[in-house]
Amino acid sequence: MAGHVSLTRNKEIGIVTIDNPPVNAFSPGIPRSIATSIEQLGADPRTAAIVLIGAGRGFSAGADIEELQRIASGHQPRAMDLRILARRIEDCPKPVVCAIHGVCLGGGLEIALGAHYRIAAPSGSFAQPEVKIGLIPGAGGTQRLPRVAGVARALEMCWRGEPAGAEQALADGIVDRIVSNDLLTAAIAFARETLARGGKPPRTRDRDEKLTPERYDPAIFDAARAAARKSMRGQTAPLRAIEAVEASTRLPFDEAMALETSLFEKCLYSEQGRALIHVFFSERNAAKVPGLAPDAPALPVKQAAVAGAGTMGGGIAMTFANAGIPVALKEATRDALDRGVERIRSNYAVSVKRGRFTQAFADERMELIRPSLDYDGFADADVIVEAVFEDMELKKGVFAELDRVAKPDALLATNTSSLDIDSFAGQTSRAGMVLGLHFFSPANVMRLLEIVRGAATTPTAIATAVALARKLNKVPVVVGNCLGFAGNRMFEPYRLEAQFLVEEGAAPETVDRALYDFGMAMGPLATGDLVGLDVAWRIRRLFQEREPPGFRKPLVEDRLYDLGRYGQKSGAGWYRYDENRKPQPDAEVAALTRQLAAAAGIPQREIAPEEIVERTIYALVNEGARILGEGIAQRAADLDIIYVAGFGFPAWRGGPIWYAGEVGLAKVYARIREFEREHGPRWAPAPLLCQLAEQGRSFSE
Ligand code: 3H9
Repeated sequence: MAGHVSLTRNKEIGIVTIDNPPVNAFSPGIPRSIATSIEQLGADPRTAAIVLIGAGRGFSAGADIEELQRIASGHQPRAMDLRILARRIEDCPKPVVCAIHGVCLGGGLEIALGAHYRIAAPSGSFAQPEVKIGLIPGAGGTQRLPRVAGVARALEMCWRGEPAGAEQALADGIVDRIVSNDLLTAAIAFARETLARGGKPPRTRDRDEKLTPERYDPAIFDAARAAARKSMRGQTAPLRAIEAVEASTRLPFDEAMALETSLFEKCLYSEQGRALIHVFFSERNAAKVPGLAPDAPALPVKQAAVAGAGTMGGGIAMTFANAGIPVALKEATRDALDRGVERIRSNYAVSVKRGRFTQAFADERMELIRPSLDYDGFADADVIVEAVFEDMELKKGVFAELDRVAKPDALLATNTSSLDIDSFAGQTSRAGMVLGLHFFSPANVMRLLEIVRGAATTPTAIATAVALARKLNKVPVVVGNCLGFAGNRMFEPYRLEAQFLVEEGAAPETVDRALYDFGMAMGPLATGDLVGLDVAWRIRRLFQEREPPGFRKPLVEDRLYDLGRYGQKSGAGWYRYDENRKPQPDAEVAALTRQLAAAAGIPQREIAPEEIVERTIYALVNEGARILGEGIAQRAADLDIIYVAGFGFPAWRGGPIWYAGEVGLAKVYARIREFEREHGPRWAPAPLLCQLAEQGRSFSE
């Protein structure tokens, strides 16, 4: 059903209800209907005051982001403006009380700030989250919020985008009262109180008392800019949000609003805005599996078990515990089990120290984890995750055992990062309930969960895994079964190119720097050192077994492996590490590289950051196109989500496939052809890429 706005009455109180499921976004038509209703009630002699309320789950999640996307791409002209709506509400001659439950986000909060009073249910959640989709508040949030919450709080909320609960909103002055009885009844009573008090309804835009210089420290703006440059590196929206809030302290309301509007529009039409909106929708779409009925039965997961208490197994057990799911954790030896439990305990201790969890929360979670040396608790588990050492035979053995101990409809999952799911399914009597749940390290922190579908995996198993992922607060992406699945398979050529660039003359720190500056959380060589060059070596061998002869092979990293330079864990890899694991460029690596390159006849040259980015990122794109062509990924945007949620790719660049579209597929393709001529058959373009580029199409068409 399309959304609508309804107008009802309770005696002298007019009630305007926004009803646009699922989140009462201000889709086309909704703002105009609200404005008309408010105006109608304003002019109606029977009405003395107005309540504005949301139906369903919450008040409003703000502007309709789909509409913003259409406007930004030029497919739709501007619609009824939320800033005009906020002003019309504010100008209403009769008091308007906004009654808020659940989400009150973005434009939702801005409209609420236009009202003369706000009351909230305890469920109220208030935020200006626009920066998370590359925008800033554009309907007065940067001007009205400082007037009600004070400059410092408004600044924080506008540039960070984090939500405040009802209690916090009350303390901040955003709401006038929290009510625990029926919200509408309370709002009507509140409206009557205001009528009894009399007086003109107070307009937020006239309230300047919190803007006076004595009420805030002028240094907060520079401090916020410095913090934003660090925690939201590369992003322009947080800096623009700060600029707009700062304007509230030095410009009259209307002039500051004009500035907010112009900054909002710059964001809306920016590459970053488009990219982050793409990520917002793609993340939600990734959880939708084509061919799976929307109501495909997901089995409930009330108990879990994890086989293997190493770093991954422990992190996975924590993930279950953090979602309130009791989890049995098995190891083969007492020593390994104790070490695993100790690691979990110390991870929780760090979280408590950093203020992420309270001690009580950590204790409760710890209680949910039940360590054992046999399969205690496994028979009751609805899902079992195998997370033992990455060895085919060992894992096969574990699957055969799990099949014996697990209840018949339990989901059996492997956390392998690259091995064949079907080989494990073959060890069981329930191949349909076997799949991959590929968590990324550290499993309790990284948001991505690759769900790997085996040849026999049933829709029920997939639906259960997707529902479970959401319960675990992960971003699920369903992929097919192949070496490395989608994420690691793309990562292999990306890391190889980084190594080749070093062999051609770029220093490791130059390669890493170029990609860090591009926005990656970490450079590819430093990532190798973090994961372990021994692990990278083992994976490389698996890929090399399948390569046709004549493919260029990396030289230096194999030698580093031979020398026992495994990265951070051994104190040296591509870099040398001090006791705080701080990387230092290492002359030994430079000498070794020169020597190996000379012996192999690889000419040395200076390589510009642009080429470093092209060589590595286009390698991701090309392998991504191959994966898409083979049907391993369901849609191009899923690969973007895998890279943003699991590999530290900057969300504001939209993911590798989106980025290729922004550069222009024809240009990327031409460059890949050049690389093929210069560097050989590794760079042969993926058939799908050839096809799209030659037809002038894009991945999303
Ligand atoms: C803004 O307001 C600009 C203004 O300052 C100025 C304008 C001039 N629009 O996340 P979920 C959909 S910018 C359209 O799965 P949850 C979502 O795609 C906006 N659609 O559920 C999904 O659809 P589907 C500022 C929206 O419970 C469905 O709703 N606001 C919007 O985990 C359920 O969403 C924001 O940035 C929207 N605004 O989380 C808020 N919001 O089922 C962004 C949601 O077809 N939204 N949808 O996949 C959120 O943070 C979360 O969605 C929310 C619910 C917390 C609301």
